[in-house]
Amino acid sequence: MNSAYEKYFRQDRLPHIWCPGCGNGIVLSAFARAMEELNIDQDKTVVVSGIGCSSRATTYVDFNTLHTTHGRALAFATGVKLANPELNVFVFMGDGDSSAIGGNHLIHASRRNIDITAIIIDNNIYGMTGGQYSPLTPTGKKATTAPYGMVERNFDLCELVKGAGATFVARGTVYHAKQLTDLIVAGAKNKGFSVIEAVSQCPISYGRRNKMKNALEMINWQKEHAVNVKAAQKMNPEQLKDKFLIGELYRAEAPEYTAEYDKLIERVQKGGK
Ligand SMILES: Cc1ncc(C[n+]2csc(CCOP(=O)(O)OP(=O)(O)O)c2C)c(N)n1
Ligand code: SF4
Repeated sequence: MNSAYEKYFRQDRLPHIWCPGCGNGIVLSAFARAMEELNIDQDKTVVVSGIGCSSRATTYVDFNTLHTTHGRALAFATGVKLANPELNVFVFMGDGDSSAIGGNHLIHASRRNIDITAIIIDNNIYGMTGGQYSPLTPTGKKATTAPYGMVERNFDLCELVKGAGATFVARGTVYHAKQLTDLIVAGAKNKGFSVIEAVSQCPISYGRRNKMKNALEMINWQKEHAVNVKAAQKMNPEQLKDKFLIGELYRAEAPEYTAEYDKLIERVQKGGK
C-alpha cells in the first residue's frame, strides 16, 4: 500500500461508504498526497467537515477531526483556529454544504481571510440525500427537485469567494488529480483563507439523471471541458464557450484574521484602546 494511504487514513474505518465511481475517494487521495508533500504534523492538524457524502472524509482521515452539522463546518473551523492559531485547519464541504445552507459562513470566512484551507467537492448536486439541486447545479440540468431542468443560474463559486475576500482561489478536477494535489499544497501554504473547488462526479444522484451513464463518461467530460487558466489566456471567447477554468485562479495579500485578533489582544492588554 502507498505510504500516504497508510499514514493518513484510519485503516480501521475502511472500506468507505461511497458508491463505485464516486469522485470523493480521488479527492481524498489528492489530499493525502498533499499532506505527505507538506510533511504535515498530524497532531497539529484539524480536519473539519459538514454533512454530505463528501463530508464523510473526516471519518477516514487520520488527523484531529470534527464531523459537524450541515453547512456549519466553517463555523466550527473558525472556532478551532481562533482558539489555537498554531493549528493547521482544513475543511471538507460539498457544493450544497458550502454554497447553500453554509453559504453565509463561506462568504464571511472569505471576508475575514482566516487561515483555513477549504476543499469544496463540487459534484453539482446534493448526493447524500438523493439528488436535490444545489446552487452549483448548472442551469438546465436535472435534479429530483428540478425534474424538467434547473431554472436558476448557478454560482461560479471561485468568483464568489474571490469577491468576498479569499486570498487563494483555485479549481481542479478529479481527472487532473496530480494538479489537485499541487493546488491543495499551494492553498495550505497561503496564510489566509484558501478555497480549492474540486470538480467531481456523482454518477448516482447526478450523472444518470443527466445523460452521463457512468463515472468514466463524467471524468471524460471533466477532461474535455476543463481548460488550464494559462492556456485560456491564448484562447478566444468562442473557444472558451462551455469550458471552465482550472488551476490557480487568484491570489492576493490581505490581513489574516487570527493575526489581527492577536494584535488587538496585545494592544488591549497593554492598556490601549
Ligand atoms: C440542517 C440540515 N438540513 C438538511 C440536512 C439533510 N442533508 C444531509 S446531506 C445534504 C446535502 C448534501 O449535499 P452536498 O453538500 O452537495 O454534499 P454531497 O452529499 O453531494 O457530497 C442534506 C440536504 C441535514 N443533515 N441537516
Ligand atoms: S451518492 Fe454520489 S456523491 Fe454520494 S457516494 Fe454515491 S456517487 Fe458519491
